[in-house]
Amino acid sequence: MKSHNRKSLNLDLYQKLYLIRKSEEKIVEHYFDDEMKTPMHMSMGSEAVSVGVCHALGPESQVFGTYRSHALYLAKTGDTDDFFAEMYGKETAFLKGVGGSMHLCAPKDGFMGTSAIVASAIPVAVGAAFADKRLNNKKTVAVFFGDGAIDEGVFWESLNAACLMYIPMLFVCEDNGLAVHTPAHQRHGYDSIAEVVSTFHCHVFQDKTTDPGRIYELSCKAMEKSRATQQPSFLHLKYYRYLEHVGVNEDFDAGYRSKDEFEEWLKVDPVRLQRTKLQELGWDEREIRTLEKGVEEQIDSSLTRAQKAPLAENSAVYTGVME
Ligand SMILES: Cc1ncc(C[n+]2csc(CCOP(=O)(O)OP(=O)(O)O)c2C)c(N)n1
Ligand SMILES: [Mg+2]
Repeated sequence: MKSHNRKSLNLDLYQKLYLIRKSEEKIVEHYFDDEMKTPMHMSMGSEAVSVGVCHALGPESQVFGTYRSHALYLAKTGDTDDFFAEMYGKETAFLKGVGGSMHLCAPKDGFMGTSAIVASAIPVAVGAAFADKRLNNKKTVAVFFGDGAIDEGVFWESLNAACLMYIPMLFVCEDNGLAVHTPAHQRHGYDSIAEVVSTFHCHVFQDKTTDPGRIYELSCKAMEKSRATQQPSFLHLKYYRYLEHVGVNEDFDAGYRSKDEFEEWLKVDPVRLQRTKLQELGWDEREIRTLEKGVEEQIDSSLTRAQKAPLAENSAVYTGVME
């Protein structure tokens, strides 16, 4: 890659990482005002996965996610107006605040939807990818899910169907090693997810990195392989969840994990590492601060608009519901 391209790619990746981290920091700052009535499953720690994969996917792609999808939404759409309006339950949001943090949705940007039922978006994503294949519209579908989704039969059925039907989509497992508070070794009768998945007719890629550039390159390779063979790819990517399972607090006193482990991962915090990389690539401090200030202004403006916007009418909960 030419060094100019590398410089601008890394700036774009940093812009998204910073957008996600600062948006979530605003949520933490305001959550106890008790105006955001939605439960929060925070992405903090996982930003590099969403940013790296979405950058490879590009704007025409379609993604599906889980109740923990702040990072995915912001990486895919770059929007903060709808995002904060949805958090505040306001009628200006795409779903009029009925969805909240767990059901973000922006189909116009290819962010097809998320669900709070573990693994439930996976078969829907396979269906969407099958439709795209039939339409030959060159869209790529990626479905993001946690390691807990691997414990659900529907994950294996969906993977099996995608292999049999030659569907060139991405399965992205964001593995934080936990389903709520239960570690993988208490849930899995096997050692390696990637090893079991690699017995299927698909391409398996794995990494334990907080570098979005590395995840971007891995995702590009996965997409190339999938397009060339019409087989799905499975990306197994490790990360560390910084905050509690649900809520905006740290929970190192809960007894199921240690702060030492967190401190190890903090040394490779994706946002800080990427900022350092920009400096190494020759971006000067003034240019980086200009980008950061632009992001901060975008977030502040969206937050203020969301706070001032009217709440949706109660009847909003009955619209768009299948009877
Ligand atoms: C089908 C189903 N079973 C159980 C639950 C309860 N539940 C909510 S989150 C969760 C853990 C999921 O872990 P993982 O998929 O790894 O996601 P993470 O929270 O780690 O991002 C469970 C079991 C649920 N929402 N849906
Ligand atoms: Mg998990």
